Amino acid sequence: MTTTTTTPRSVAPALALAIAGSEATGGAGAQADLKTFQELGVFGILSLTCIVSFDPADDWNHRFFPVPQDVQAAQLEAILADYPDELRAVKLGMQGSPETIRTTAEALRGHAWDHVVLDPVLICKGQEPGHALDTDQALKAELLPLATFTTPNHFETEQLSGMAVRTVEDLTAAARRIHEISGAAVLAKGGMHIEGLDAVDVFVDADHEEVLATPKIGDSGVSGAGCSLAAAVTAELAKGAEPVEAARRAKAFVTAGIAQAVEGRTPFAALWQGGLRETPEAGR
Ligand code: PXL
Repeated sequence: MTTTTTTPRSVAPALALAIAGSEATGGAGAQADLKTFQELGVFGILSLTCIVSFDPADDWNHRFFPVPQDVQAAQLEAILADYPDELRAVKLGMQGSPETIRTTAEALRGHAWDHVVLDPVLICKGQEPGHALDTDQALKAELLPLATFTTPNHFETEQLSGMAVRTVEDLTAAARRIHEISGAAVLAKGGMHIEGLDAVDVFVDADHEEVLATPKIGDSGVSGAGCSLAAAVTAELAKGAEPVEAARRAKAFVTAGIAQAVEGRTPFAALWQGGLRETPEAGR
């Protein structure tokens, strides 16, 4: 008689879901989310909302392909049935349309979450504001009330707070306003838009208010910074960090990734999620 012994499984990693769009060149979107989750030791899961592929023949403008609503709903159905209890943290990235926002919100309401991190993506870097207003309305009505943490950039902070933001004081006041409206922890990102030598973000929740400042790197934004920041917050929350600590670690993760961004031909270099690794990667 033969006996076989198997090695028992070790402790499982924390899980995190991204509900986000693909950005084909790998800089932003779902690709950034999954790379960030993996880098921070979290098992990443994805429900795809849309596909963005830049057009090299048209100044790298966005070509946007929505995922049909039944396909989005089917992905969420599979994911939530697979991990009804284990999955407690979700990051909401680009939804792309009011319809997708409604499908996402409906699925979220049918599941118990500890952490719903909303990156309120309205427009991407280099895009003109303007055609995002219906998405803006749906996001405020359907997703912001479900969020426990939100990471608006400069433009989104102005949209969500209804306030103009030029200084760190403005950014703080706007972050407070968004916290009051939503009840969520807010990490408002000044990015390259606030004058001065530092890239300043402001964290506000019921317990803490903190300005997170690091020296600006380069003189233009990097693609994937916002997506990676929100994904890193989600990963740290999934692992048990307090919100302010998740914000600090996410900022450090993104700062290191910006310092080692990958240059291609698009107008913005792409954040490298391996920036905090101790050993430089071969081949660079
Ligand atoms: O960086 C915002 C963003 C998020 N998600 C997708 C994107 C972009 C910007 O290009 O394409 C899919």
